[in-house]
Amino acid sequence: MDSDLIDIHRTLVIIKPDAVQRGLVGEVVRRFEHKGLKLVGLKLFNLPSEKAKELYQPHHGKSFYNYLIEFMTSSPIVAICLEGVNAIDIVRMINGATKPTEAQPGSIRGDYSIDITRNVVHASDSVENAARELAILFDPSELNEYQRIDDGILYSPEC
Ligand code: FUP
Repeated sequence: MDSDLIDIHRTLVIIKPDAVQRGLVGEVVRRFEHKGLKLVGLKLFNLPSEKAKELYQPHHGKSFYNYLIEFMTSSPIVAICLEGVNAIDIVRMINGATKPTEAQPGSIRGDYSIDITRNVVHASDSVENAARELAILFDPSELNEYQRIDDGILYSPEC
């Protein structure tokens, strides 16, 4: 958690294969949109194995790594780039804790998952990792610059 008070961040969210198959894409996207986060990029596709390995490189060698790669490449995912003030920390709060026993009701994982791997969503955990992960999954041409019409009422003028 390394965001400053009013930093505008971009972050990567992945809606994982379990959630796409369970028809939860709309529910997950709704939570981010209603919070006030801007959709900057969004696409449904099968994650290639080499991209999954790049994404989860920091976990290489851990006991769950092979299964995680296998799961993430098993059927389509939705990759999303979200933007907003402190988006990195806010998105992780909306997603909830990694462990099913710690994910609070009201969070996406707390409400919709019971398994540590099949846990509906992924989100970047730092500014550095967000930049790294977005570059793996999005071409710059897939990220869109625009104003949300409610930006003026969502944020105080000094933001
Ligand atoms: P998070 O940032 O909350 O997604 O969690 P981590 O970076 O700790 O874990 C990365 C991924 O590995 C998550 F999808 C969950 C998965 N994982 C397991 O499958 N088993 C574990 O014991 C720990 C993590």
